[in-house]
Amino acid sequence: SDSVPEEKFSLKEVLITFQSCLTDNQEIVTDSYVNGWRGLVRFMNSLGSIFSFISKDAVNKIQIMVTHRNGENGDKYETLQSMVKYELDNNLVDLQRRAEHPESGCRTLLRLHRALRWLELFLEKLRTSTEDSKTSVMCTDAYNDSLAQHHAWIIRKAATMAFCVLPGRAAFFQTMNVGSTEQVVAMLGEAMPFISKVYEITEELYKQHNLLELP
Ligand code: 1PZ
Repeated sequence: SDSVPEEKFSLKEVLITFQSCLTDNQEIVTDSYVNGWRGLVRFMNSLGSIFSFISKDAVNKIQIMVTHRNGENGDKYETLQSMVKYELDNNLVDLQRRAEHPESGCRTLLRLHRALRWLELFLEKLRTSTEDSKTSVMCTDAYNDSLAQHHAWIIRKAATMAFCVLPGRAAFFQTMNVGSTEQVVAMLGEAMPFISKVYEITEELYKQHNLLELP
């Protein structure tokens, strides 16, 4: 290929992005959340083209959120809290089935939110894994305990097949570009609380407004 090799980046920077999502009064800043996802997509693309069908959907959802932010009412989308209030107050969310508002911010972000739970579970398994642990098994277990419940059979099948070609633990840690195994484990221990916090607050927000099952 004649493409310029992408500059090396560290997963640490990506995970730390989620720290900057939180405002002082525990609101989640949409732009930072979306930037965190951009980094995750970049990381996923570095794992190989097999994962591109997964990142394509994430990219599509990131783009929907960016379009909302750049729209006429973009300021209403500044935080996830203001987005939920604005879309609900103005009947911009399809609650029963996808109809007039198939790309609401609320339903789009819910998909990323569920995927963040998968990430949280997977990274925690990686952090506590041993040399002989298999990334494909850790990834599949994390998936089955989170996202899989929301996916149709055909998607589950495709995802599970993709997991089988994940690089092994050592190679995967190298791809993270953080350093030795000990440094990866330390980095994950540092960065994961931010991801968990962002997940928790979003989950609570969606639960309060009964939005966790949006079609
Ligand atoms: C490190 C290896 C990456 C494994 C990624 C694990 C997630 C597997 C998800 C498989 C998704 C397949 C493609 C499309 C799915 C969509 O149908 C759903 C529902 O959206 P709708 O159809 O309702 O509009 N999309 C999602 O569930 C969002 C999936 C985002 C995946 C992001 C993965 C996170 C990557 C982090 C990398 C470290």
